[in-house]
Amino acid sequence: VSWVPGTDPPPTPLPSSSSRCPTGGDSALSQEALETLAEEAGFSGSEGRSLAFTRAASVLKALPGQLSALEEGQALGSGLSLSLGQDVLEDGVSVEVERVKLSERYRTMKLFTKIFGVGVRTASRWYQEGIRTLVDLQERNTKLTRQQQAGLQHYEDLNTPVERGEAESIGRMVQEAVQRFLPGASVTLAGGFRRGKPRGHDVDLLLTHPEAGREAGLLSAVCLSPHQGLILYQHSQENSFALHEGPEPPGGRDVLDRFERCFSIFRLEVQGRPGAARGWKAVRVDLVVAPVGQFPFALLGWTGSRHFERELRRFAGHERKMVLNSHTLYDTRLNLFLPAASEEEIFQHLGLEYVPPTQRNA
Ligand code: DGT
Ligand code: MG
Repeated sequence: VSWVPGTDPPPTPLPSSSSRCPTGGDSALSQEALETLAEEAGFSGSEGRSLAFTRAASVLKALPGQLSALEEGQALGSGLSLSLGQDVLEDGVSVEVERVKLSERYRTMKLFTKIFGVGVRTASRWYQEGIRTLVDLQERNTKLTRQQQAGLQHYEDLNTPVERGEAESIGRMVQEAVQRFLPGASVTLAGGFRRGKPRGHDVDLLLTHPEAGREAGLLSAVCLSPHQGLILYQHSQENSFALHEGPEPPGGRDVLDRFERCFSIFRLEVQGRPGAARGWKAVRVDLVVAPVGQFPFALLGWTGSRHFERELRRFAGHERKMVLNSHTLYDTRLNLFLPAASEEEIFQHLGLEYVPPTQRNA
């Protein structure tokens, strides 16, 4: 079975009695416009609407070439019209997107949620308290977690894209540290870089060892001991996954996994950085340790994209009655875990053709 993320289930065509398309008949609906609307819906706590816009943006990305507004509307489906609402349908999407982009709330929420450690809830609370700028945050002595303090301190660097070369340097640094502590352990670059993206917002690294159990405690070697000067911030979380607890229920908490993990900020030496007074840059690095038996699931889960993962898990649940997460694949009809030694085997269990990382950018 060949499967394209974002098209499951197939989009519902607009009722044929309606000649109106969800773009409101103005200029063509762009992926960027839909992403802005998704973001704005997320800021307002409307997860359902946010997801509808994200899905529509993804469908639009997969559509070939230039389509007429009507064809586009049909492909995007009636769910989108519902999410847009009557006002927007009448005034046009581009008017709405401009309104959103200019609104004080959207701009402030965007500024705050770009601080490492700040989510929608915190940003929204600050907005309600009348805080509008990063200077306001400091001047009012707003209570910040250690993570948010680091995020604010390195705000500019952390919002400057990480280049592939920088991600690879960090991968090598971690590899060296890991090898010293546990020879034979491996470090794999996951996330957007594994999907072939030239730059990203952070570096996602997966650590494992070919002998199960040897990987335990590996993070402390990298995060805590020898590289103190290279790590500007770190927050570790222990492994809390236990296979005997059984699978998470379908549709349950499948976003966060329970691996031993270190959220950190590395200090990366950079030479000849244009305009920079100092020779280093702060970079967000996520280190995740997976036991070898769970490694293919962790690799699949941490390669993303987020949208691809969401759709793949939904497909597994709805079409195959299986629970997929970053630890395991569980068949609820057979009541058993399906082991896999590679990502390819996971796709086989799901009855899907293998989708290579570069095609998971949906
Ligand atoms: P980027 O970093 O913005 O260039 O883009 P990505 O695709 O690397 O996104 P990122 O780093 O947020 O996440 C990489 C993948 O890892 C993404 O598909 C979702 C997954 N991921 C991120 N955080 C978590 C987490 O806490 N738990 C699980 N299971 N997966 C996560
Ligand atoms: Mg990433």
